Amino acid sequence: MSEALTTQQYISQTAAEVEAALKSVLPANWDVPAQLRESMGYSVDAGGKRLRPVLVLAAAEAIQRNPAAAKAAMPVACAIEMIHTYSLIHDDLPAMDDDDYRRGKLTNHKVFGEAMAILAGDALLTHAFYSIVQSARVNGVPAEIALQIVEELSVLAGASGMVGGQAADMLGEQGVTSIEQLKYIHQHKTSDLIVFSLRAGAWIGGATAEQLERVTEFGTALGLAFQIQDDILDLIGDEAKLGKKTNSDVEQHKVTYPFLIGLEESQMEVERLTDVAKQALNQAELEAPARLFGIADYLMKRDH
Ligand code: GRG
Repeated sequence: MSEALTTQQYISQTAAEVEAALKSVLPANWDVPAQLRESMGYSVDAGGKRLRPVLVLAAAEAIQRNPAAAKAAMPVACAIEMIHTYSLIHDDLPAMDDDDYRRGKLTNHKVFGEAMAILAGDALLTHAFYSIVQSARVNGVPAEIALQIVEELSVLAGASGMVGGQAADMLGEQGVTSIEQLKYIHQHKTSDLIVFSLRAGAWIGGATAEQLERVTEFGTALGLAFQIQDDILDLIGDEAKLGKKTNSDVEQHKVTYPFLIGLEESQMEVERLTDVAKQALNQAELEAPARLFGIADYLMKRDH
């Protein structure tokens, strides 16, 4: 992809490529119950930012300035978007956050009913692993690397990763009083999928062990900055944002960085963490890191 693109153009162009690939990973003529297919497609097509798949592809290309690596990584990029989408469908259920709207549209269970929303989430989670296997079977990713990626996704999206973070969040609900507790929740609920995305891309791009280590540090700091920025945006959310997501978090006085340390301190923390992330990326000595640096800056300044 041309280096002349701005970060924003790169993200929208890559997101469009991901959307096209998701259509072939979840084909309209797939021989599964129509309601299930529609329910899965409804949330996958609901207009997310596609940040995680973009990170997979950007990391793959950054390792050796090799667009072919990014191409090979596409099924893994689709896999992480399917995992992310399943987590949002389940998070919106009455048993969890009980939200009626996400991204300005009715939530999955409001359209398809709770049982089908649960099944759509289950199916997306399962299909993600199928898609990773296809990266080896069809796209030429070495089987050993695909195996490594399956292992890392099982950990980072599972009980010791995103699901664990969600459980800790649920159990803590009003009882979270320290930044350390909050950091634990954010690390697992949010950063783990971001770390996974970067590491998976880096594996496919052929990163060294040292580079993987630095990329992990980059993702951990970036993920935390992303979550704090999300909380800041929620707090200062304009009308459009309130239409996109319910304001139940604000109504419930959810414990967040801005709640614990204030808005200004939180904004400074986003900047500090972005610097930490960029330092780690610098140390990774990647062949073509410009896109990843650009994404880090873009996320810090994002307004949605
Ligand atoms: C239900 C197992 C399970 C996990 C749920 C993702 C999640 C964990 C909960 C959703 C609520 C939340 C604020 C999670 C933190 C991660 C986060 C900021 C998600 C939103 O990601 P974006 O902004 O979403 O990338 P889009 O809509 O752009 O895809």
